[in-house]
Amino acid sequence: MTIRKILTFPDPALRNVAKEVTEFNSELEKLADDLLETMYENNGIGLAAIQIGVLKRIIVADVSEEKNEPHVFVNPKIKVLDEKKKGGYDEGCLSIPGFYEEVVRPLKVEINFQNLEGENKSLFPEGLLGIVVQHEADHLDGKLMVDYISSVKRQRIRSKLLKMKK
Ligand code: GNR
Ligand code: NI
Repeated sequence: MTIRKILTFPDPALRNVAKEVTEFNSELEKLADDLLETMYENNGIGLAAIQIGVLKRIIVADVSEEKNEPHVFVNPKIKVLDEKKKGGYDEGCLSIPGFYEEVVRPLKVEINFQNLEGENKSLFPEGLLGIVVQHEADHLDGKLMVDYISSVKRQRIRSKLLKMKK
């Protein structure tokens, strides 16, 4: 397993749209392992492959206290089951360090996905996991949580993070 470097906003690579996974092989398993290890190392509760510069539709998450419930979702598709509400959770993003904001999202969703064997699965994630899978699915389409806030705020975060990189 390898800890990978996480790209940070406003890196243009985070704006790509990731490609459907079609091959379920040991390379994909290795990628899932790296994603989980990189997520745990950075105290994250979710991570999308695009954040480590890999343009594949695969995300991981673990919202458990003990950090012993890893989820891997390949080719995830989110189906919205109710209207948008504030989830009551401040969202953070490992690609936007130091910034937290409550994002208005649907609370009830269904996620259809494939596992590492390529089998079709579905899940009705509750609470924080429902928020995280939506956050991660956004990443796969080049969308970031700063896109939900005002452009003035977004610019401020952008210049702050650019200064930090220097
Ligand atoms: O670690 C993370 N915490 C988090 C908290 C609330 C809502 C979403 C998240 S995801 C984030 C990790 C990350 O950036 N995933 O893309
Ligand atoms: Ni994120």
